[in-house]
Amino acid sequence: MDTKSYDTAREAYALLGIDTDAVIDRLAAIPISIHCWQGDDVGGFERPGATLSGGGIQATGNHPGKARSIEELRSDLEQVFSLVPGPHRLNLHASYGEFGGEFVDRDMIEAKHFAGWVEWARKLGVGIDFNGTFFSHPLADSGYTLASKDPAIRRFWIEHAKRCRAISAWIGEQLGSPCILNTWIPDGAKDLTVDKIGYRQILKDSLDEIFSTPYSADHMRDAIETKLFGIGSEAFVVGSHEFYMNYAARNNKMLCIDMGHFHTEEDISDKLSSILLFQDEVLLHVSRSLHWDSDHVVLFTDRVRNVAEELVRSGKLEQVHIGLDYFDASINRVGAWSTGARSMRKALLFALLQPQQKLVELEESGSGYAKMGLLEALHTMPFGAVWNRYCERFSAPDDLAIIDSVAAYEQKTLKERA
Ligand code: RNT
Ligand code: ZN
Repeated sequence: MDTKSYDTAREAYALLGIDTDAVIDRLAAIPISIHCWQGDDVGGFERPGATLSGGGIQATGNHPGKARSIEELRSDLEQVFSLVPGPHRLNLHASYGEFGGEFVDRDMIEAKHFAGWVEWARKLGVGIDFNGTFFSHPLADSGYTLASKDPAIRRFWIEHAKRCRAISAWIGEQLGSPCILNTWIPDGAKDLTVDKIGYRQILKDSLDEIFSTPYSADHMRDAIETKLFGIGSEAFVVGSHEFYMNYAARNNKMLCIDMGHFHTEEDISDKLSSILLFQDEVLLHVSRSLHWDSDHVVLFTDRVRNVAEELVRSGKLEQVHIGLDYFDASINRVGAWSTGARSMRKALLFALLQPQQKLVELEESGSGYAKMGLLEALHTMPFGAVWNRYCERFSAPDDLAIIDSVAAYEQKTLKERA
């Protein structure tokens, strides 16, 4: 342990009135929900060799080592949990149930199919969040699910959504921690759409029916994910930001804000203070989009830092559910998974190590340059030493050591899957 670097950093931050030990303690209590789907390219385990199809989302790349079974996925997840410093949750998709070799369609899933995950999570002391799977299915091929004008298709997906809520409530009760259920549907159209309001009316009606069953907020909470466009739904997405923002406000639901679901120049961080002023909670899908909603691995970028800073500055950090949403199949998946989660944590640490009160004072007194100068100075503070100390606290490797840890796991475990 390099105590000297940390001591120097602690003193440097103390001069700004920041207690690095207290910041480390605060970050150490914030869970991040780690998505199951980076490990197998969003394939799921409904059928052997299942792959992602439709839905306008894509996992690209062919790096060896993809998890081929729930056992392999759990082994990889345990590896990720050990490489990421912090309390974890698991974010599970409905298509990752344990169906015991039988095909169980989405409108037939039950809590028992997720009992193995609950046992595993209990053993590791992690909570579980959940997602309905409204893609990679023949009844999603028309491009519409909950907003479908075909009553049979719509009924099928309503049943799926209802079962996901019941399963989530059961999971939350089992683990003693509310399960956040995110509903994202791909519904939309490639080109000119005439009856937009008709589809949106149907989606509204479907959601009303789905949400008509009450569940305790101690067991489960609903989030609804907005989106701008997808591949194949360039012209129209039923569940747009305005649609869900209004629905959430009226019906007391949580919004899910995915960083890849807006115009590329839109500043996602700027939305949070508006949402959190009117809503108690929000779910984030932290992601990195390059030119489109490409779901690249999250890195310690300006955008991610801006989001983290807004969570801290709004005073609502503890009310926000932080989830991850990226999937890169072109590099070592365990490394991709871990670095993405670590980058979000790093951004939170960076945001917490700021003299918030001082910055507000400078702003209020019209000292614009001093505020800018101080913010700029934070970039060359000895931040790395505090990050390393934080990693040590969880016995996680630092940013250089993780490269070897990932390589060793690849050598030992992933290579054999070729
Ligand atoms: C798709 C949404 C959604 C999915 C996951 C797999 O654009 O972001 O959250 O990525 O459900
Ligand atoms: Zn998402």
